[in-house]
Amino acid sequence: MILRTLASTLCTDREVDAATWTSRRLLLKDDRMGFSLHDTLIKAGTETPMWYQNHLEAVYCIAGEGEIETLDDGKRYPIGPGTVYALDRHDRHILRARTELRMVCVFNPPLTGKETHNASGTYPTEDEMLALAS
Ligand code: 9YT
Repeated sequence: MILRTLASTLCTDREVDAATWTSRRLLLKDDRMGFSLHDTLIKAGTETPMWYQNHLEAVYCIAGEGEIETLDDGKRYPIGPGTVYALDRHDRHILRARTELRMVCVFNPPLTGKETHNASGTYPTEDEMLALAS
């Protein structure tokens, strides 16, 4: 089995910083679980537009207060501890953090850990990353 602590990911390449969030990657593709698992902090007072066209993501809030807006219909939903959202339709969305949000995120297919958001807030597929690198 795999046993890993949050502390062991800090200040390593499993801790990824972006303008509005920091993601600590507890499980990635090379762990061969079929999904990746992240403990992510969304910075207070920020909004993050995202559109995971190549991945399904479920996000479980364990601390903080904010809201999510789905952009195709303009609906807004409060986010707080105990709320999960699942982007089962690759929904375009904006996540707004009123206070710092702590989120447990699961991605299918799993992230490799090398992805960065493009301008639409999308993570590329592994093939797209290989094409970009060549
Ligand atoms: C909630 C969310 O999607 N935040 C962006 C970062 C992403 N979850 C990640 O890579 O951990």
